[in-house]
Amino acid sequence: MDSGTENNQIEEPESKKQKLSNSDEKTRKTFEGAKVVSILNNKTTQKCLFLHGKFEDDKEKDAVFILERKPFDTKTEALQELLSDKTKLTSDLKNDIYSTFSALPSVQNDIKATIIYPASEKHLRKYRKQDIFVVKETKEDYNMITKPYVEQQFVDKIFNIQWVYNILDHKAEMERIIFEDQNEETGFVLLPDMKWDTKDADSFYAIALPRKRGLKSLRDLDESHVEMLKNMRSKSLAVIADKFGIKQDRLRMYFHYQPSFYHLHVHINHIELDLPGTGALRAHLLDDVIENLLMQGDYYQRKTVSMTLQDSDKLLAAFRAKENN
Ligand code: M7G
Repeated sequence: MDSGTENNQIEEPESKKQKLSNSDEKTRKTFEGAKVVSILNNKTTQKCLFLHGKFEDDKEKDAVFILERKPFDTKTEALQELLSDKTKLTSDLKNDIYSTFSALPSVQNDIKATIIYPASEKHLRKYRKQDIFVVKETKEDYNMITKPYVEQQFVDKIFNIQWVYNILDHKAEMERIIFEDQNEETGFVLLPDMKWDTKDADSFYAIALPRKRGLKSLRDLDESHVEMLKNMRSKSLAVIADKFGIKQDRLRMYFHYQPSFYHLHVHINHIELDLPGTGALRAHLLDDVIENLLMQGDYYQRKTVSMTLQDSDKLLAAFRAKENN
């Protein structure tokens, strides 16, 4: 996911469903019963299509389907099979030494599919193409606008991070855990991000979730969390080098601000991945965060943070309402 648009807080499906862990859901074998309602976004450069859909058996509920072309399998045998008589070519253009084709390979044409079901209006909004705006959040803005907004969304059960607690409590994705440190203060769980199919180390994408609860975002971090952050950094790097052969100078480790989910988490992904959400207006490098906290313990309680918010984001409306007062 999020190849998607940025900065929308996500409401999980309604309460009954929320109690289920991922593993309680029957795993689908096909898209049987799925119907396309509309295209939410078509990111042609990222080869990623976001669809609003339904399933025939319950037309009341919405679904989001994310279909994404996978990177090529670059193992020599796979490449050789691609460049073989098994791949059917239809000529598009021929000019001197140049020819282009539409090529239909026998292999390598599977796509990554993500289903969010039932999807809430917030999910549909998150993936629908829309304009984004730059907002400069001062410490006063954070305390008077963002913090109360985020807290109210939790009270109203609009934000839901049950999926995070399912992971921390071993109720979901347990078999996917790459590494776990059980310490309640400095410990964390490292596991593949939902966006990574775990097949190809060049597309490595994991998240590190602190065991400590109540840390919503970067804004909650102070010098007392440096030990936890350093622990997450050093142990994640060691285990990723060991299990996946990826060294630290090939990895990017960062927080999002604003995040979509308000349980602090570090994104860790391969530096060659061209990802949305790694730009100056959203990504805050873990190394920089640690260094800033060491220089000034209350750095993130004081700093003005620039960020982007989507047109339909209620937080943006709250900022605009303040501007107009
Ligand atoms: P974020 O910065 O809060 O939001 O990151 P973003 O989705 O806008 O980037 C949350 C990260 O958690 C994303 O990279 C998601 O792909 C990932 N993620 C979200 N969910 C619901 C799950 C999940 O259920 N399991 C796993 N493993 N990753 C998830």
